[in-house]
Amino acid sequence: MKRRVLSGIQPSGTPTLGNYVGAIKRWARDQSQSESFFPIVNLHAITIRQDPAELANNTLDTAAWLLAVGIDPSQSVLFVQSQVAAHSQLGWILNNYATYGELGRMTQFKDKSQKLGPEGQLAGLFDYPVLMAADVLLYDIDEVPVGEDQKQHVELMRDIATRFNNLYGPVFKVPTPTMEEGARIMNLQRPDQKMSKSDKDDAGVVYLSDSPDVVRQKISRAVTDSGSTIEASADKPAVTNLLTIFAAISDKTIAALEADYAGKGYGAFKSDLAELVAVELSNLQAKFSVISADRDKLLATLDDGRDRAAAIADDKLAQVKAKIGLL
Ligand code: AQP
Repeated sequence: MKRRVLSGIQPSGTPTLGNYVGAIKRWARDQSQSESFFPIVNLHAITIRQDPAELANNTLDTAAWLLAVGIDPSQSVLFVQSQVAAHSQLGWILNNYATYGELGRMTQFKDKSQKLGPEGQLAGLFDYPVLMAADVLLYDIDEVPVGEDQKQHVELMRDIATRFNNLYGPVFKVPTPTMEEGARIMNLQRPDQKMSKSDKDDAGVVYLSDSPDVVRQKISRAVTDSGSTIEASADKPAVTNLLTIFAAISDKTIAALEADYAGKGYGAFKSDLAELVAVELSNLQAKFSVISADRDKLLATLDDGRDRAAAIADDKLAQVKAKIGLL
């Protein structure tokens, strides 16, 4: 039997070059090696206030971007999290198997709540890792590929699953976190910060919908480091980031690119990178336009994904309810 893998994406904006290079491109490449589940996690997105119309649009657009990149709905289960009610239901149940202390130790909550201030410190934001545990435990997932910032959440879901199994007998598969292979792509203006889709209209974020002109502008204005050599190193975070993007899209190694651009200035390097990204995104945008123009087909694809996900999730939820005495 193929291993089950789950990777979610929040519809919190237009996906970025970071989401593409660091996640979606690999999801599409690897989907045939495992049984893959790709929820569009809109219930997670509302832990930060969203505009309702934008959230609905972004949810469908995110599905269309995933399909444009090559997620194959006949092979993988692509669905919208809120359409499978078992996620919310198991999330509530699991709240009773995680403690306030455990959730309080989650560094992502501490970071986000510090940034958002008291108004933004919603109970849902605090509880986010428990819903994430439900997302995964519903499907007997073997592997959850995560970046460093989510590893703690997978450790927590393992603890929740083990605690539940110890109390009631084996119900949940305990998932293994695997490190996402791709490097983090950083903001082109602030290379100490991750490129994020929820940073709207940001000159340092390349969105998948950016036109070739906008891509050229953003890359030509990307900050660089002192000195003019094009090499990846800890004291050159900006150039390292550009090299990482270049390597991921061109399928060349960073070492090969460093050799190609030895003795050449930032100008030639940036303009080659801009062309490469502009062409890559134009190709994706052409596919995205066709997919999103046929809204009925897109909705039917998501309905099918919902049904396939719910068939598994409802069964797991029924087992959980029976174990704990919920009618
Ligand atoms: N900058 C990035 N570089 C590499 N990978 C990235 N991912 C996100 N940003 C980068 C990966 O994309 C997948 C989907 O991410 P997500 O939507 O679940 O949440 P996120 O990590 O919080 O992504 P964003 O774009 O930063 O969203 P917002 O702005 O809403 O917080 C994940 O596999 C993630 O690792």
